[in-house]
Amino acid sequence: MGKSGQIETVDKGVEEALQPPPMYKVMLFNDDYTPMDFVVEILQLFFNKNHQEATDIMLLVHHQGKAVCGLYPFGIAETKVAQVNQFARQHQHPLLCSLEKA
Ligand code: TYC
Repeated sequence: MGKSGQIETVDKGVEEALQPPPMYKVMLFNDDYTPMDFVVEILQLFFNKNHQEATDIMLLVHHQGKAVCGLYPFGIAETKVAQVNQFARQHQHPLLCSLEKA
């Protein structure tokens, strides 16, 4: 309620600008060929995990097929996915990374 007693409305565009950005999960998928140490290295390099956190996430992927490695706004998630897939290909590993809406 404003000073005048009127109910305040917020412009749709303004309201949208005040919302936090939609978040995306960056997912890592299991395969039979990528070495475990390489996956741990990826998680440390691109997702700022320490060695223990990276090992835990790698083992989750290994055992359940996939796991979330981070939650980011779209542009950042998209960049991480591209960087991880490019890095894996450069090293001749089939590791797959993709994003999902949170
Ligand atoms: N399954 C792989 C192996 O046994 C390890 C692995 C873990 C691969 C996670 C991919 O995203 C991955 N060497």
